[in-house]
Amino acid sequence: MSEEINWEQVLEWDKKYIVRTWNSLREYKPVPIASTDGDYLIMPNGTRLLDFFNQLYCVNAGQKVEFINNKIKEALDRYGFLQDAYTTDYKARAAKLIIEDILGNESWAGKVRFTSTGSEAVETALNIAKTFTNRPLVITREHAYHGFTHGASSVTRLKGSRNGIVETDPKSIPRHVPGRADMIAIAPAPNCMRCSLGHKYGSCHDENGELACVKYTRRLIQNHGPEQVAAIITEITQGAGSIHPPDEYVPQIRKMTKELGILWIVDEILTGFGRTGKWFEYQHYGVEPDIITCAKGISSSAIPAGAVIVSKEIAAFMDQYRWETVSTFSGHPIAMAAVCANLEYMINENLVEKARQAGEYIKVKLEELKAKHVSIGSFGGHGVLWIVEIVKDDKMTPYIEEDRNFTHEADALTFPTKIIFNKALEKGVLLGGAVPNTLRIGASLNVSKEDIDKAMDAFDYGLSYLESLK
Ligand code: 6DF
Repeated sequence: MSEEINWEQVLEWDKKYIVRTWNSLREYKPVPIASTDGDYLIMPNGTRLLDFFNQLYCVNAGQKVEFINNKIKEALDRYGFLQDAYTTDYKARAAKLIIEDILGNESWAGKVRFTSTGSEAVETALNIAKTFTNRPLVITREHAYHGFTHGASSVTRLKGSRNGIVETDPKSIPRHVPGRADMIAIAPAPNCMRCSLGHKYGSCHDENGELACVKYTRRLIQNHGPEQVAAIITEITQGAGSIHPPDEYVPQIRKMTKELGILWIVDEILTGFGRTGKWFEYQHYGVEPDIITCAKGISSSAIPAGAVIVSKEIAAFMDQYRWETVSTFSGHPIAMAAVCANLEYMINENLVEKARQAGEYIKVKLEELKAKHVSIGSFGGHGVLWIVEIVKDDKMTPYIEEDRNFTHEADALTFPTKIIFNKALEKGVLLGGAVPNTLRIGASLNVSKEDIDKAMDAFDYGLSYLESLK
């Protein structure tokens, strides 16, 4: 198939007709991919790249799963398109699989509303939380990423991911989208390696054992008045911002929201559907949310889909009203068929347990690398999502001082993550991170031990080269 494609023509049209992101046109270098397979991308010349980004941490079941593709083909024999006012077996079954089969042994989950993307799921969650509480304010955190749409980007705080445009001069100031719906307040992230409050983990707990960042968040909400605050929205492992919290953070945040009477929205768009070795990351911490947002792994990206899962209490509230909202593609029959197939495949193949086991192995490999390389300052994660802090020395000095407040530079060969990316690429492995000093490791939930070894060898090679530059 790919030999019939004129790839020179493809690259020419791509540059000529598509508004690209992250690089200016002058800097943009298109990367042609002819096909995909499992954890691999295949280039037109046959080169196979092991994708340890798992695209955007969204191909949970792996690329081009035959079972999922066949179910999509079956749906295409039945449907073109039906809008959300109609009911299909696919949409009803997708909701039942999530609420009963996956969350059935938990007391909180009530109902699902489907979307087409994660950003739309966050928009919907913010709408529901503010409607349910009739309050205007949402608490977010430093370095959070919740999406690109107007409301979602108002709670997105990762400096280099707020839809801004930046001159190609590295010292230029980003120009952000003016006039967003900024009814937000910003709490500190649980970023122990680079604590914004100046604490060191282990000495930041108060007399009740509460973390300083949780205490700050509590006081922030008390200062605004809890009666003004609809919710706090949190990722647990921050994906784009690349932060894995200390174990006590999540239970303490949940305890605080209950005490102050505000909702907790957990954004599981990147961490959900098995990525961390549980169906949802909050389940590692013995807590239950009020609302969760999901996308990516809900369909393993075979067809775009997202969802908001609300508590029984919120579902019962919404059921009382005529909710005047609509989205053309909510519950799209082919997308719902992909969700059903993906979830059935994950359940039948026990992919969540496979991710947990892969995580145990990745942890051992990272411990071996940390013993060998001073440039691994710390790492944290579970399943097939790991965050690795890259440092200059045993004093945890960052290579890039701005760290998460950096400004994107297309060919930032000074960023350690970019240097490691380029060396890993020599080994046929895609491995890197969105922020300069922090590598983020991901793969499909059924990644093989051999491919983990291959990726870790490429990481070792990149770290050795980075350390040779000093
Ligand atoms: N919430 C979270 N992640 C997300 C995302 C969204 C919402 C982006 C694409 C990402 C992930 C890793 C590294 C860099 O894109 P979308 O509208 O379907 O979902 C928005 C926690 O991670 C998207 C970027």
